Amino acid sequence: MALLLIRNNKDYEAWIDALHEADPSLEVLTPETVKDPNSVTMAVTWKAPNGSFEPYPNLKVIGSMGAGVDHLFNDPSLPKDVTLTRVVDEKLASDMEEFVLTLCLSHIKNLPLYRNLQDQTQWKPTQYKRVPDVQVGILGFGTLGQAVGQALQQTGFQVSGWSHSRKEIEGIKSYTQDELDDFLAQAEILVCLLPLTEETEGILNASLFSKLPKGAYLINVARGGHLVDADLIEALDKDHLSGAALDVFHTEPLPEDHPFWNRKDILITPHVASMSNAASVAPQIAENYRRMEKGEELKNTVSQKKGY
Ligand code: NDP
Ligand code: OXD
Repeated sequence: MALLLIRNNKDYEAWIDALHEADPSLEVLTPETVKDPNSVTMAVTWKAPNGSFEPYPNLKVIGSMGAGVDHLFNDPSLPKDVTLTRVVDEKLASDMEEFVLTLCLSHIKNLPLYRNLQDQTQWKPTQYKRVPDVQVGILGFGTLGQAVGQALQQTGFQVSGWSHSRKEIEGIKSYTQDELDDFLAQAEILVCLLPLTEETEGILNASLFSKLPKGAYLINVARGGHLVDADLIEALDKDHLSGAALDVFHTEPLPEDHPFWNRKDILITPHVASMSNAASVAPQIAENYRRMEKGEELKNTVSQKKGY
């Protein structure tokens, strides 16, 4: 019985080493090294090409190497009778906290503006905002959303979160689905940390932007599919939004001719908010492999029905 790794970039070495470190007895294969497809009972993957699971009839578990699982559901041939898992990891969460906190501070202290003014040799002191006066709304208040929310709150920001189910976190106001408009009305910085599903695709659109306070700032660290690109450009051109920081895009790498590249009010980062660290993540994969073999409940499972 074996664990199969499938990565779009075929970069396997760190993952094989980390999995062997976590459990030296684990047989770890890649599509190139599989001899008997029947021996593969679990696959762990990042953006596997569609159809990648078809050769393996005995797959019981398919895991994402990251927190997001939209790449799994993108494959129409994803088996329906397997258990899906994803990554929940402290390092992934703390890296996301640091990234979003940095973006929020950079925005309220006008650093992107000064970078642009420097290009024009301009000295132009501009009023900045103070942390306790700023309300940050987190769209998608799950594992990462809550970690980010608590880090922002500890720094002194006012924080609220929006999710399917209500959360009880001291000092943070939790809104549920039908309270979206109230949640948006006070979000001076809106952070998207939703999973990409049928329900959330295109949620960052003109209608949503119109419900944010004038001058709001958008941070999308979730998925490019959440954003309607043309609606963002329009909201910026109308000065309804003051700017955006985007880490994720419909097509990655962002195509060279995409209009986002030339905008001074958009900060582009190349999907680096938080990256799965093989050494940190391998133990939970090895543990799930053991649990699968013993017929025990797995950790960090994903609902095929909900899509996250
Ligand atoms: P979780 O599944 O833990 O959290 C998702 C949250 O979104 C939950 O609070 C859930 O509500 C809420 N939610 C889902 N659908 C809806 C909906 N239709 N309406 C309202 N709320 C909804 O995911 P994570 O926090 O671990 O990760 C979030 C995403 O971050 C990932 O899916 C991935 O796309 C992205 N990501 C990006 C990275 C980057 O580097 N840019 C790195 C890692 C992740 P409820 O709690 O009630 O179920
Ligand atoms: C993830 C990501 O989902 O890196 O983990 O985007």
